[in-house]
Amino acid sequence: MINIIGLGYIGLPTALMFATHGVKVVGTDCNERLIQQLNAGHISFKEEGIIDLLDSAFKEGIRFTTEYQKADVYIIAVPTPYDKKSKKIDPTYIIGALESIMSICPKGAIIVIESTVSPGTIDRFIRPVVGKSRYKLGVDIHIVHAPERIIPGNMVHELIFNSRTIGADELFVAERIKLLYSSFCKGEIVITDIRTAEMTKVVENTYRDVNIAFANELAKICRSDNMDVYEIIRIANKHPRVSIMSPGPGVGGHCIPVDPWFLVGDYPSLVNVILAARNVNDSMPEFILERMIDIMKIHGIEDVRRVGLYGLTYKENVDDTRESPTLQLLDQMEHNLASCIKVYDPFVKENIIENQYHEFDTFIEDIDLVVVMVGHANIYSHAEKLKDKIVFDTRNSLSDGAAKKIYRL
Ligand code: SAJ
Repeated sequence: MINIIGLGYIGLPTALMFATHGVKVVGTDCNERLIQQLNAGHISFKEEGIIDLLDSAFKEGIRFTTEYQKADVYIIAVPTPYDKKSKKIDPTYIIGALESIMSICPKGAIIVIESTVSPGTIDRFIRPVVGKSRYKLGVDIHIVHAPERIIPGNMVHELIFNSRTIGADELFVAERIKLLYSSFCKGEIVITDIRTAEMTKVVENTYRDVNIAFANELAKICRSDNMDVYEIIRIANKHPRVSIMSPGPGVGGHCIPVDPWFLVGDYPSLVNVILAARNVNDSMPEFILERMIDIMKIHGIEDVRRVGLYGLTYKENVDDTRESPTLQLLDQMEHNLASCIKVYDPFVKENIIENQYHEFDTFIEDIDLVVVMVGHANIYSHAEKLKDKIVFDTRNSLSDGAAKKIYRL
């Protein structure tokens, strides 16, 4: 039996996947409301295929509870925020979960940490917790780091087909966990040591951050000299060894704008490119704001109330707003005492900011300029209503002619 701790974006799909592939699973989360919701068959976030998976998992006997269970294997998938000032990881949630596990787990249990951690976290914070317990690490209790790799919007597919990393101290433990994940994972499962697994995960997200920053810097260079960054990237990417990502209004989500800071926090005297990339990506919402003001000037739009932001989530076709570029942009505007801009996102049903609209038609009424912050597929169903608008498309999602006038990055 496995007990999965933390039933959020990663823990829940993983639990459902195990349960529907012949593994007995209990999911545990400290949030009582979440457990009630899950037991009533509701999932608090949108993800393709996840509701069907929940139905099937119930049929296979999955249980959700706030209580930790006696199990052979524990999988920890709790959040790992970072301290905004020191830029270092805050391991409080993992430590809390581990302490609860240690108070109940049987001898021989394997504890798998899926949450992203900075290199060295397991040595510094996790091993000592086991060390303080009645059990001996490596003899009675085993630790594994198996960082998740799935992308919101395509989680179910990626759980099955992505390659995975298993970091462990002992080979037989790694092999056991590999076998467990192979119940549903068809990708290659690579075995390594714990530190390498920690570092690899952070490196993957940092690589993406640096690549996006390169694209964003190119966008700024091209803008300054009136060149088309998208055309340049499109052509450059035809080179067999070049693969530049897309520029955009900034980098959001819980991972890519966070993980590079772990390296900055731990190796302050060694980071150059990584830190510069972070700063470039963080500067994008301000760049968008400046461009927006320029476009308003060109068209004689004086009142910011005649401008609307389309998209509030951190990327297209998900309902997750964590660290989203739109929220970063609104923050910038507040500093400049310019709130009251209209905002609409088809995926965000709750009111999380002022002036948030829930109907595209009322959003688009009385505005002259639409700033596309997220390229949700939903925008195409409103194509006709953009015809007489000025659009600043920061995601390059609309074609020429889709609006009266289209500006790009
Ligand atoms: N973005 C761009 N340009 C691009 C691609 C993305 O500006 O070309 C922006 C997005 O709009 C978004 C941000 O970057 O604001 C991050 O989005 P993402 O789709 O690149 O990544 P996440 O945060 O949804 O998921 C990442 C993934 N990591 C990698 O691709 C290396 C995922 O596999 C990880 O599991 C996840 O982080 C995580 O949890 O670590």
